[in-house]
Amino acid sequence: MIKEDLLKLSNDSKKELEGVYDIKQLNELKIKIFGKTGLLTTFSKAMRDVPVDEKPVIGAIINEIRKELEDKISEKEKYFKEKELNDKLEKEKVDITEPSKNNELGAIHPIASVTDKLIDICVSLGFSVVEGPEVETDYYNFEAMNIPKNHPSRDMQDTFFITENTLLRSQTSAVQAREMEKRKPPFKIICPGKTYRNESDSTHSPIFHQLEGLVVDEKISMADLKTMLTIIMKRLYGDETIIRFRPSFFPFTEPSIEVDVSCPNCHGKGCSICKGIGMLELLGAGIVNPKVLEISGIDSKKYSGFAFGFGLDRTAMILNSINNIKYLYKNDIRFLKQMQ
Ligand code: FA5
Repeated sequence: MIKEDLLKLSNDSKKELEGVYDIKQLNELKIKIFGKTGLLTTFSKAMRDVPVDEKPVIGAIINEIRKELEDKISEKEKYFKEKELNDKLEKEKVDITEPSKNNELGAIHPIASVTDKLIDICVSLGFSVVEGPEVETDYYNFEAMNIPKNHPSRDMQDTFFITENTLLRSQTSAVQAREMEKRKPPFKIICPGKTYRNESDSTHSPIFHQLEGLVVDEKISMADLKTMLTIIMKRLYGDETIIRFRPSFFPFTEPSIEVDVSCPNCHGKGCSICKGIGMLELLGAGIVNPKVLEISGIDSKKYSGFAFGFGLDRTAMILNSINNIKYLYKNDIRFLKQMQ
């Protein structure tokens, strides 16, 4: 009787093993057969009730069935493990011949692009690039630039003060005094960077960018300044650009000028970009006021200098026919794409 039961267990288990389709089911079947209360274990336990003379035969049958089932199970186990590995390899396969996805390329921001262009032009003309702090002292931003405390010319720049003597620099001219204190003439420097003023409309932003230029040497004259600016502007806007110098006022330069260029959109005819004037104001400049040289310890009898201050946002707007400065700060991808 026990023999038949063992044979039935062997056949049923083999059939069940054939239907197993994953490792989880296989483990469940293993427990069902070989577990503590498993089918074959139960038979092994029942051996103690088998008559002594039958014990060797029944024991041998149990061992044979155990061996056969264990072999079949480990074969299946091997098959499932290989299958799992193959499935994983197939899923993770990289087809290196497949064309790559179209990744969107970024564009250089118009302000960064114009800054780079101007730096390249100035460096090719012998200028060195310097930097200064954006959080500046009242001294370097104003006093060393011949703008004493309470002087009415401070009204020209609506400044963000942090404390009585600390502010967000309103002009890169602040770097002039820092460099003049450090250097011995002759020298030619430019300083690009962020500047801040409390103003906001279509051509003014509270954060904007300037590029300051300063040359100090013996016998520097207005002719040198005009020549230098003409070369820079023509390289930036093209040879056919018309340049106009107008008298102006800055406390740190004497005489002072403002410089206009013919509108690159209409070439002087008048359009919406230049508001019908045909020319666009671009920068302030002048011969460094001897007082400014003296404040920074430079002998104004021996040396003279010229300085200029480009508005980089304005320059970028003119080069790209942008009619509102706000577009430069919105980071709208549609706008930036047009600048490519
Ligand atoms: C100055 O800031 C002088 N430091 C320039 C200078 C340097 C003169 C060296 C002489 C010698 P002004 O305030 O005009 O000057 O500003 C220079 C340029 O900065 C302007 O022509 C304009 O293009 C730009 N600018 C000024 N304020 C703003 C603003 N709020 N937003 C955007 N651009 C501005």
